[in-house]
Amino acid sequence: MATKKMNKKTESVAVPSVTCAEMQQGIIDRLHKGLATDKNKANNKAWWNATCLAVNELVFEKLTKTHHNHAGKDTRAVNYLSLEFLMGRLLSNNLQNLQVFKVTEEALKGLGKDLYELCDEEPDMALGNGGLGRLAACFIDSLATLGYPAIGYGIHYEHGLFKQEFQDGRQIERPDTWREYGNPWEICRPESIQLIPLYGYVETLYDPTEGAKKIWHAGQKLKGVPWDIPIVGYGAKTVNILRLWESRASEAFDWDVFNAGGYVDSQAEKSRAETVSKVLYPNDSTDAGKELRLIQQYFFCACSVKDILRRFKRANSDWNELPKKVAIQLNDTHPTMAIPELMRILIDLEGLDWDFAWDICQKTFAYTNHTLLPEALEKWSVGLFEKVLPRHLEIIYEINAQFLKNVVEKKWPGDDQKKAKLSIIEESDNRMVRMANLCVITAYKVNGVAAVHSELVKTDLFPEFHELFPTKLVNVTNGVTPRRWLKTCNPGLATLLDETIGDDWVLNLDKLKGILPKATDSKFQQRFMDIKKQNKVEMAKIIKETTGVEVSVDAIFDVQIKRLHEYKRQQLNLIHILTLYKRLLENPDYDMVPRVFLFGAKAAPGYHMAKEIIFALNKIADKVNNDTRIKDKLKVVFLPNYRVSLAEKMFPAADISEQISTAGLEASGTGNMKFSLNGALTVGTMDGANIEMAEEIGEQHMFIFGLSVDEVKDLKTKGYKPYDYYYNNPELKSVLDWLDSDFFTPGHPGLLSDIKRSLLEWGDEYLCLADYASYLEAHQKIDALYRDQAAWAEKAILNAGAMGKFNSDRSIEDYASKIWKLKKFPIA
Ligand code: Z15
Repeated sequence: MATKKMNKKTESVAVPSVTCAEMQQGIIDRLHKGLATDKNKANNKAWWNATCLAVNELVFEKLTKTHHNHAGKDTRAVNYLSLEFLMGRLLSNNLQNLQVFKVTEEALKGLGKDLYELCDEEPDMALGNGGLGRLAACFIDSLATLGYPAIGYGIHYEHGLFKQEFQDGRQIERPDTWREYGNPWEICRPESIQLIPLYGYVETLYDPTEGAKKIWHAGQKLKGVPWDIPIVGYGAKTVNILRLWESRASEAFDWDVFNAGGYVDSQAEKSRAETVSKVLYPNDSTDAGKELRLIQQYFFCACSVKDILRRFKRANSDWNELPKKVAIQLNDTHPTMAIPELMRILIDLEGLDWDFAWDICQKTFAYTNHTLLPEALEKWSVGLFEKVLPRHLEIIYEINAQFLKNVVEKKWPGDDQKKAKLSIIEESDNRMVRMANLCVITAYKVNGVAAVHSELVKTDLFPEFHELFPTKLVNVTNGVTPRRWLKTCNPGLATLLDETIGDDWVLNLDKLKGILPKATDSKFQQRFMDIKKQNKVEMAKIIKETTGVEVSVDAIFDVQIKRLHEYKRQQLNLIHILTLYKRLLENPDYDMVPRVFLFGAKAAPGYHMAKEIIFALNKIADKVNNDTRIKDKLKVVFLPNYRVSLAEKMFPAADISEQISTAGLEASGTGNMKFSLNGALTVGTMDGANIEMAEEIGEQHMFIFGLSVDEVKDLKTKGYKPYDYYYNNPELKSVLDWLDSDFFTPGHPGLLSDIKRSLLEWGDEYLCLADYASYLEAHQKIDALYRDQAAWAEKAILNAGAMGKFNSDRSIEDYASKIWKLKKFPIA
C-alpha cells in the first residue's frame, strides 16, 4: 500500500507521548532484545512484530495504572460477555488511539520502512462471524475511550473464522491460523486459571436443618487459561482488557490416567479438552445445536462468572453488593449459561438461599437481542443438557416452575397456552430449552439494536413478556467506532475533516454536522470527491492484485459486503446485475454510467443456498468481465476472504452501499453506517438502522425502495405469489430463465437453477421478486444522479455529515445510562 501524504497538523487532543527518536530506539531495541535479530536481517514480519512490542511498552504502563485505579476504588464495572469479538488488526488502531501514528510512521520511514506495509503484515484477529462480533469490538473501543470500567470476556479460539478461497467459483473453507507464529498483543495470566466441571451426576443430601443440598459430581474438569488483550481508549487514558479463555486438560485428570499406565489415553483426553476452544462456529444467525458448541458456551460462561466473582470477593463480603458492583451484559443468547452458573455458585457453593440468589441474578444480567429470525433463536435439547450439565438443568427447571406459577399463572390464571408459549421448556417430542426465554425472564433489561427492531421485539417476538414486564424491553441503536471506521481507514477524509471542522470529531462525532454547510461548496465538493477517487484507485489496485480484473475508477463502485444470507438478498443484487447485462447485450448503446459491482461475503459452510449465490455471482463475473461487447460498462468482482482488514479498504472506496434486506429482518446493520460515514450513498430498504439513518440524513438523500415492514406483513398474510411477478414482468422472466441455460456455465445447463427455484418454486421467502421493480427504479435514480457530479458530491457530504448518531460512543452512553447505570472513572 502506498505511503499516505503527511499531514502538517499534529495529532489531535494531545501531543505524542514519544518522540520520533524514542520510537526508533524502541523499535530497534525490540528487534535486538525482543526478537534476537537486527535491522539488516529482519523481514517485514519481524519489523511489524518489533513495532507491536514497542507499542506494548507504551500500553502496559497505562494498563497497570488503569487496573490499580479500578481495583483500588472497587468501582462498578460492566462485564461484556460475547462468544465473538471481531477485532481485526490492532497495530494501526493502537497507534491511532495512543496518538502516535504519525510519529511512528516518521520513525519507521527514517529506518527505511513503510508503516502501512508493516500494518498489512498483521493477521486479522477474526474471532467472530459478522455484525454481532464486530459490534462487540466497537463497544470495547468506546468503553475504553469514554473511560468506563469494563472488561470484555470471550473465547481464545485457536482458529478464528475460516479463510475463504474460491475454486471454480465455489467457496472453499481453510483454517484460519492467526496465532500460528505467536501474537504480540496477548498476555497469558496463569495466576487466574479456572477449573470447569462438566458431565457427571447430581447427588442430593438431606440436611435436617438446611434441607436439600445438591452436590454436582463432575465427570470431567477442564482448565480455563485466560489471555488478556489490552484495549486502548482513544487518548490512551483508560486501557481496559479483553480476557479470552483457552481450554486445556486439567493436570489432575491427566495424571490419574497417566499413572494408571494410560499415556496414550491421557493424550487423547488432552486433545479432547483442547477441542473446546479450538474453533469458532462459523454460523451467523443460524443455530448449530451441537454438543461441542454447548460445552464451548458453558466453558466460557463458567470461566467468566468465576473470574467476576473472584474479583468481587477481593473487595466485598456482602452478596447484596454484587448487583451494585457488577453488571453483566449478554451479547445475544450465546452466553446464557452464565445465568444458571451464577445461580449454582451462589446456592450450591456459597450457601445462599434460592430467593436471595434469584434476586441477585435478576439485578445483574441484561440481555441484547440481535435477531428476529426464528432459525437463529437458540434451543438445546433437554437430553443433551441433562448429560452435559445436569445441575444446570435442575436450576433451569426451578426457575421455570417459579416463573410459571408466580408470574404467568397470576397474570393469566388457567391459561395453558400462555404457559406453553412462555415456558423455558418447549414441550415437543424432543423437549428443548429455549435460551431466549431464560434470558428475558432473568434479565432486568432486554434491548434490541435499532428502533424498529426493538419495537418488533415488543410486538412480534416477545409480546407476552412485554405485557408481563412493561419496562423491561428497551432500545439501544447500534453504532460503530469512528476511530477505526474513519480516522484509521480513511486518512484522506480524516485529514479533510480535521482541517474543516477541527480534529475533535473523533471524540464527538456530532461535530460532523459542521460539514453540512459545505455540501454545496464546490471547492469542498472537489476535495471530497478527490479523496474518494484516490481511495478507489487504491481499491482498484487490490482488485487487480487479488482477482486480475481491471476496473475503471470512473465507474460507480457499487458495494455489498456482509455475510451471505438470503434475507440480506445478495440474490436481488444478482438479478439486477443480470438485468443490466441483458439490456447491454440487447442494445450495446444502452446508456448507463459504468458500474463496478463489488461483493465480499462468507457463507456458513453448511448453508447450501448461500454457497449457490456465491457460485452464481462468480460465474456471472467470469462472463461479464470477459465480454467485450459491453465495452467495460459492467464489471462484477467477488473479492475472496472478506474480513475486517479488507473492509477497511472497501468502505472508503464505495460510491454505493447496498443495504437491501427484506424489511423487518435485518435487526440493525452496522456496515450501512460505515459506508455513509465514508461518503457512500445508500440504496436500501426501510429496515433496521437504515430507518434511523434516513431520519438523520433525509430520505431524499438516499435511495430508499421496496416494501415497508407493514407492507411485508400484509403481503405475507394475503398470500405472496412470486409467479405473479414473474409472469407480469417480461424482463424479470427473461432474467430468471437465463439462469436455467448454460450461458454462465458453458456445457452445464442448470448449475444456477437453484437460485431461480428458490425465487419461484420454493416461494421466495424474502420477497425478492416483490421488490425487484422498485429496486430497479432506485438504481435508475443512482445513475441519473451520478451524471451530475456536483449533485452527487452534495449528497455524499450530507450523508457523512449526518452520521453523528451512529457512533458507538453514543450507543455506549445509552447502555451506561439506560441499562448499566455505569459511571465513568477517569484516569489522570
Ligand atoms: C449477527 O451478526 C447478528 C445477529 C445474530 O443473531 C447473530 Cl447470531 C449474528 C447481527 C444482525 O444480523 C445485524 O443486523 C446487527 O447489526 C448485528 O448483529 C449487531 O447487532
